[in-house]
Amino acid sequence: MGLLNDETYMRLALQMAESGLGQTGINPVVGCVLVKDGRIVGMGAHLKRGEGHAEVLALRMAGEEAKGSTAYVTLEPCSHHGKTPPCCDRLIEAGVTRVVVAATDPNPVVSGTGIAKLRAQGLEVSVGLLGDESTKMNEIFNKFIVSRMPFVTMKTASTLDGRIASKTGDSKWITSAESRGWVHTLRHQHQGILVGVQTVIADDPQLSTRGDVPAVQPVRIIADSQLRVPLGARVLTEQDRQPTILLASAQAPAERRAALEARGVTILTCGDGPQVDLTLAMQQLGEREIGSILLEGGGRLNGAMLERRLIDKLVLMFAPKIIGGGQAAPMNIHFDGYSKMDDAITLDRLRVEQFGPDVCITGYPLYK
Ligand code: AOF
Ligand code: ZN
Repeated sequence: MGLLNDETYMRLALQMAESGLGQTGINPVVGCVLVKDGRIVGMGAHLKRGEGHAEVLALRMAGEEAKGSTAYVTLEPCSHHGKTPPCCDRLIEAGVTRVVVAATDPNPVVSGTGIAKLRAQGLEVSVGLLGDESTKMNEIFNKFIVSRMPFVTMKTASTLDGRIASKTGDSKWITSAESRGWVHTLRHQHQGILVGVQTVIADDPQLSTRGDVPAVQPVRIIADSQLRVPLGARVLTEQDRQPTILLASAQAPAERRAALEARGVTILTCGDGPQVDLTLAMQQLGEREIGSILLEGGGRLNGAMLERRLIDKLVLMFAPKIIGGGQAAPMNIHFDGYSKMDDAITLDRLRVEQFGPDVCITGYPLYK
């Protein structure tokens, strides 16, 4: 704890919120700290959709001491009856007198009404302290709650010349163990992992989180227009801990569809063209309340998703290696491209980090 002021307590609330990343599904991460007469009397974080909101958990801890306290909340307290009753009412009933809110809730059923309700009951409310940090932490929720489309992060791991395998197809390993460890954290933080069927055919990946400690397993999603996935692939045979969803075209052979459904996979039909309609696919995944997806290639699926403006964030990892390989060595992002440099997709809010020897560039695409 640093200086004792509003910011200190809000930072604590933000830290608690952040620890819930990856486990709240389509719900935001939220933290709440209750302070009375210079002492912390309650703390809470929203940890699972359908279970306690941050404020309610903090109030439960504070008990009678909540009366006359200040609440530091990273997101505007809710005013609606969702899976749980409104937090606003609980704060009012408990006798909290001041509420410091980091960011307003973009959920159309809340969006300012929580703050208005608290003020109408005479509570002192201030909004915006460390608001940018709260908003950034909830980038997934903020997109999904207004668009019902999943927030898609594209992650690539390539050589400096953008190759994800050599000309003979060798790809183990391009990036370091440190980078691969970070990928497991990224998987934990998304509800689904998406790859193209060619990646499944080539690598037979598990698409699971395997860090040093257990993590949440995302749903595996395979873009497989013609249902070519091998019946012995691990994404089909190992479905005890995480289900698999296939995105297919209506054109896919009926007998393949039947054989795969018999293995317990869900097949979403996304258009009737030779290739899956990716926009329709994202809409259907959104309808199933998959609010975030980590896209892990291959290059053509990455390119197609980017061209269709379905990518919200890019995490590009580069190993300090150059492998070459002309047309035979696949690229991290492969698409027809634009003629003019002015038409290039540029990345905003760039961050550069290092994992072991590798460089990781994170950014948000600005589409023209
Ligand atoms: C809060 N505190 O800790 C969270 C909030 O279905 P429910 O009842 O879980 O409500 C989900 C909505 O409530 C979610 O979309 C968002 O607007 C808000 N989340 N609000 O006051 C919390 N998790
Ligand atoms: Zn609430």
